Amino acid sequence: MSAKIISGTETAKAIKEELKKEVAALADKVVPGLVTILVGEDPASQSYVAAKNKTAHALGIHSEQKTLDAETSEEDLLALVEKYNNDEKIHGILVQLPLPKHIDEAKVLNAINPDKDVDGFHPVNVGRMVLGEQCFLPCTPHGVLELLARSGVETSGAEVVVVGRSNIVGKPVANLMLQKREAGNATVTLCHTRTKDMDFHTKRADILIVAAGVANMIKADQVKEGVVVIDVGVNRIGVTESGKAKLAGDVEFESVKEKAAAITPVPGGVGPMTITMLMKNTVQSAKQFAGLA
Ligand code: L34
Repeated sequence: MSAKIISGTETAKAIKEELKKEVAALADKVVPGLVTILVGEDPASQSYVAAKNKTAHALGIHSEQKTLDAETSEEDLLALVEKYNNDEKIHGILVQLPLPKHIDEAKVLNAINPDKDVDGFHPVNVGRMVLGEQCFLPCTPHGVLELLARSGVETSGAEVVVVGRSNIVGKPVANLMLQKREAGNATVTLCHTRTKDMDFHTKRADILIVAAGVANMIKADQVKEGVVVIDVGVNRIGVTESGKAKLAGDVEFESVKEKAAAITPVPGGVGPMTITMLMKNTVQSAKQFAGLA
């Protein structure tokens, strides 16, 4: 058996078509506005931020890209965030992570107006998410849920195993999937670096979500026949002949796809969904500011 490939690129395309229509229909009332702030020159971050701005532009969303050098002080970054908190054209503020070591990440995320926090990283939005209240959902977990829902994967009652406990992916995706919601109602196990017997857990997963940041960490002998695999990892493992980054997921795709019922590829899996959910949140924010939601 070879797995069905769950294409994030295709699913994202469908959602972007919907958003494009929505943005066009809003045009005489509000133009959604996004600002991305990148500190430093990390090549992966540069590529993600560029993709976010390009996608925004394609959907008719106003987008501004702010790039600050790696030595920028925390104070200057906070001042910039404050400027955009007060900018009426901007409905979404994204500070790309990770930030340089000398900047306190939590302090910066706290400074973003929760109503413009389209990443869903502000403690107010995290709290609302955990309580199941209306909020901006974090983009990667939201993308994973949309991918499952739109691929017709039944999550209710499923054994979901998440590998990785980051604030950006592991913790929120585990939390969302246990909630009474679409793509939720699962029985969730969250594994991490101190998990005693990782294989015991991964082998009983109906749905395995891997966000560990370790290239090709999950092999075929660690999953059961018929599992649905969502690979969140985007690891740069070299350079292709054309000079582009060579990417690998956290799952050994070639072997695991022979056992799985369905699997997401890297690239073209969760990554494009992350970007698309950011657009969805930005449109949502604009509607809220315009009193239309
Ligand atoms: N503030 N920081 C903030 N918000 C985020 O939501 C992110 N993240 C993560 C890193 N830091 C962040 C992203 O945007 C990871 N991430 C992200 C976004 C997009 C892609 C990967 C990670 C993506 O589009 N990946 C492509 C490959 C792109 C490439 O060539 O590098 C894919 O098909 O997987």
